[in-house]
Amino acid sequence: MRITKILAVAGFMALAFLPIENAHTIDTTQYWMKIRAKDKYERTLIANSGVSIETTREDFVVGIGSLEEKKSMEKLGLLEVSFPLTEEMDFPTKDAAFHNYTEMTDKLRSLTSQYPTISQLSSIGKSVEGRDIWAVRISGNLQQADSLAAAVFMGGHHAREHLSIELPIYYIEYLLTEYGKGNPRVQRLVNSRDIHIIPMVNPDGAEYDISTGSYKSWRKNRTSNNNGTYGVDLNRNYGFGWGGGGASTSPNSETYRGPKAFSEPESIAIKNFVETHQNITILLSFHTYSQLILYPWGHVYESIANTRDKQVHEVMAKKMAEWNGYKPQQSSELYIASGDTTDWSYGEHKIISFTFELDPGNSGWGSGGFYPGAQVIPEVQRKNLEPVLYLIDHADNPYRVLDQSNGPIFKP
Ligand code: 0X9
Ligand code: ZN
Repeated sequence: MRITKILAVAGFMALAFLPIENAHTIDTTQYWMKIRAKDKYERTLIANSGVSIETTREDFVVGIGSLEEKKSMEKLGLLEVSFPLTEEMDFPTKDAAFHNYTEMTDKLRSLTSQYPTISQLSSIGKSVEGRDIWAVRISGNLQQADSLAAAVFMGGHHAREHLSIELPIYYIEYLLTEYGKGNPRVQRLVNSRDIHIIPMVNPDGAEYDISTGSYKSWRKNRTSNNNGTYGVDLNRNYGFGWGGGGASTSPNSETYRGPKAFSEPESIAIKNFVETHQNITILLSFHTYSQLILYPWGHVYESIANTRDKQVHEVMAKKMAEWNGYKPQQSSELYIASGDTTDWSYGEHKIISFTFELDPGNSGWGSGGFYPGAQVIPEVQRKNLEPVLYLIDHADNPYRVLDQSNGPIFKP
C-alpha cells in the first residue's frame, strides 16, 4: 500500500517534470570550429549566429557553438574545421592548484577571519543551484567605506574560465597579507579605498565544468531552460543594450541571452551589488582568453559618445597594457556582443569599466585556451597586479589620467 502510494507520487512527479520539448530531439553537443572571417563585420555575423568566438586572427576565428550553429557556418561556406567537444579530458593533476568552489570559500573565510579589521566576507546572492556568491570587501576604514572611492573586481562569469577566478582570489590575499606586512603602498591604497572583489560570479557553472573530474568546456550558468537545455550566458544577460547583436535567442546556444535582461540570479546579484554601492567608479571583469584589455562599447561599433569618458578608457587601457602586454581595444573591435557586464556598468552607471581577456594569447591548437594548466597561474597573477593596483589608485578620480591637475572626486 505504502509502496504503491510512493510509486504513484513518483510517477506523478516524473510526469510533472517532463520537459515540454522532448529532450531527445535536442542535440546539446557543442562544437569546436575554425571559421573563416576577415574583419569585424564577418566576426559579428558569426557572433550573431550564436557562436561564441574564443580566438580571433587575421582571417579566421575559433568558436564554440551548437550543431545548429555549426550547420549555419557550413551554409555560409565559412567553416574550415570542426569537432564535437564530447571527449572527456581527465582532470590533470597539475591543475589541482585551481580553486574549486569549496576550496575558494574556505580560503576566503580563512583570509577574512585573519584580517577582520580590514576585510569582510559576504554573500551577495545565491546562484540557481543555491550556492552563495561571495564578495570580499577590503578597506582600512570599513565603518565609513561607503564614503571612500570604490573599485570592484570580478571573475568567473564563464564556467570554463577558471583562471579568471584565480586572479581575484590572489589579489584578496595579496592586499591583505601585504597590508599586514606593512607594505606602505598597499596600506595607503587600502586605507583610502573601498575595494570589492567577487571571484566567482558563476559558481554552478564552474563546479559543473569540473564535476566529473574532467573538463566539460561549459560556459553558461546552470539554469534550466525548461526544454532539456541548460544555461544562460551571464555575459549576455545584463540590461544595457540587451537583446542586440552577438547574443542568441536560442536556449541551446553558448551565447543564449536569457528570456529577459537580468533573468538570472547571478547577474541580478551583481546588479544589486553595484547599485547598492554608489561609490563604485571603476569595474574590472576578468575573463579568459586572448590577452586583451577591452572597454565599452561592445554592443555597437560606435565608440562612447562622451569624449572624456572615451579618452579615460583608452588612456587607462593603454597604460595597463604596458604592464600586462595585452592588446587594448574597444570590445566591439573583437565582435559585437550585447548584454555584457561592462556595457551595463558604464552605460547605466557611468562606471569606468574594463574586461580583461587573460592568457593565453591563443588556443595553442588543442592545448592552452581555457585550460592552459596551473603552471601559468603565478605569472598571469603577477603581470596583472600593477593594472589592479593602478585601478584601485585611480578610483578616487579616473579622470586624473587626462589632466594631472584634476583632484580627487572622493576625499577620504
Ligand atoms: O564574449 C564574451 O563574453 C567575452 N569573451 S569570452 O571569450 N570570455 O567569452 C568578450 C566580451 C567582450 N564584449 C563584447 N565584445 N561586447
Ligand atoms: Zn568569458
